[in-house]
Amino acid sequence: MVEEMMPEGQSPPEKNNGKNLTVVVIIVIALVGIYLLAKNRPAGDQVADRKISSQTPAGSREADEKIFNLSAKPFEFSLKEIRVKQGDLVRINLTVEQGMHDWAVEGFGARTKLLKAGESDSIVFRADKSGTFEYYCSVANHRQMGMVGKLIVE
Ligand SMILES: [Cu+2]
Repeated sequence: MVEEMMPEGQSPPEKNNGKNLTVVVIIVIALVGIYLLAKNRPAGDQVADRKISSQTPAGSREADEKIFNLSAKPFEFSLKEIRVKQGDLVRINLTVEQGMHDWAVEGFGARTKLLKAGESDSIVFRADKSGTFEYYCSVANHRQMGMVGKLIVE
């Protein structure tokens, strides 16, 4: 009697473990799938993305945020000109490819951290006055070396 009971008592947990493992595997596969889908989402201009996603309530701050992705290397920024509308919230995502750089703009007191190769920083400021303002790298003589660009606020 006892010997017969033992195997029956043991087998259900084993079957359960098998089922649990299957469930876990399915969940993992599903998660990986979701991750890959999200990753493969058309990379590209996030500026356009933001505009399209203005399903966000009108007047919300996100709706008028203009995003610019810049990379820096000796002695230039990947963007020479940034054009926005007066009142826009401007987001600067700076990544340094080579050397040590930052990004600063005259007139708005906006400046990223000083970054080394491989590092990035993101800052936001409101372009609350119109005009043309120079942005530049404030490291050593980089600005004089031509590490500059134009912020045009219309
Ligand atoms: Cu620099």
